[in-house]
Amino acid sequence: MTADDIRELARECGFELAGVAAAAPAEDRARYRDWVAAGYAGEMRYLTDRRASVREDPRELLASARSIVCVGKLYQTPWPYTTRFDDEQRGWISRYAWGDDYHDVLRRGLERLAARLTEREPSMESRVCVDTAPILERSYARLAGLGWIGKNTCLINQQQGSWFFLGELLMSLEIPPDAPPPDRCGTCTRCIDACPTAAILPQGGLDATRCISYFTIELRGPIPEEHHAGIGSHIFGCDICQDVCPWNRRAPVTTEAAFAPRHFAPRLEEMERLSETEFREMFRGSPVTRARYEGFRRNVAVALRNAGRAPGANGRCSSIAPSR
Ligand code: B12
Ligand code: SF4
Ligand code: SF4
Repeated sequence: MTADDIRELARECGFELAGVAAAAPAEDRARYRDWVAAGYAGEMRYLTDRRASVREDPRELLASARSIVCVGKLYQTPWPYTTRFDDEQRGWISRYAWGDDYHDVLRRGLERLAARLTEREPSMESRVCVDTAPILERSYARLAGLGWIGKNTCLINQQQGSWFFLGELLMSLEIPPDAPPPDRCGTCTRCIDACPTAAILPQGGLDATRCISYFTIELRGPIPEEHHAGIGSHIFGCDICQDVCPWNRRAPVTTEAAFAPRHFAPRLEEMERLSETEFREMFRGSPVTRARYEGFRRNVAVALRNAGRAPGANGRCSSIAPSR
């Protein structure tokens, strides 16, 4: 079996991008160690606890692994970019969270792929990973030829842009690996210039403790005051450094029905009034639940203040306050 055979099977299982990397320690893994040591992971303990060392070698996840099939699934939809959106009464939910949770969608596709491969190689062992497994997804996706790592730290494909999720199938079959493509960022610095909280480091990499995506999704507790203004109307995640990327100008849209938008820029006042039960109902099966109700309310309160209105008592918008 070759990487081309696997690409064909992966396409049949719903993945626009696929490639093969060797199941060995990634050559760029020291970057991860340095990043954690510098404190850029903030309070994301799943990146810094004992799982950090598992990232050193994918065979920690499947001892018999010889190859990693890396897949990409597009989630772009034909709706506006943040850069074209200026209704401050509405909250911005990032593009990846408009439809169903991608973890389930990718997992199902990878399980189909594993079943197809096992039909051909019955003795094969495999393990599916989507996002939450301690594996350097972008490093292996780059090695498998899916794209290069942009200055915004996203994996970018020359034809498909960067609006795609990653997943992996670790497997015991040994397949000759693909090769990484060249870096095509060149002298461009659009993402660095556009980031409202200066989270992209000049030397490369991302200080997650300054990233809106971290504040609005991962951080529990209050968001540091000095970053409130930069958050603007973002209430879940952030897309700015991908919106401005020239490689996303003609990015193709997904054909996956599960990613069709159901929550696009809801009215902030309505979000402020949501009870916990209504929040759970509204965002059932969507990535937004990761922020939890308290986190989501916190985000809405910051966005309301940025829009010039202080959030009122009992979840009601009671006054017009000057912008901070
Ligand atoms: C923690 C995490 C976050 C954190 C930290 C992000 C970060 N840049 O590190 C926060 C909460 C901020 C975040 C935000 C987002 N995330 Co996130 N996140 C992750 C997660 C779980 C781990 C990432 C990690 O290990 N970070 C630590 C740093 C050091 O790792 P890294 O940036 O990947 O760098 C490694 C390699 O890329 C390489 N490398 C880095 N730079 C360079 C440069 C060169 C030249 C070379 C050779 C190598 C290299 O070295 C490092 C390994 O040692 C991954 C899933 C996973 N298991 O990998 C998803 C993941 C990276 N996230 C994803 C997404 C979609 C997002 C958001 C777009 C969501 C949103 N709209 O809000 C934003 C994008 C923000 C951004 N600019 O990165 C996707 C990215 C898909 C893609 N096409 O790249 C992933 C892969 C999830 C998935 N399965 O699809 N995320
Ligand atoms: S996701 Fe937003 S805050 Fe984070 S690095 Fe990109 S532009 Fe900056
Ligand atoms: S905006 Fe420019 S520098 Fe940033 S990732 Fe895209 S091409 Fe690279």
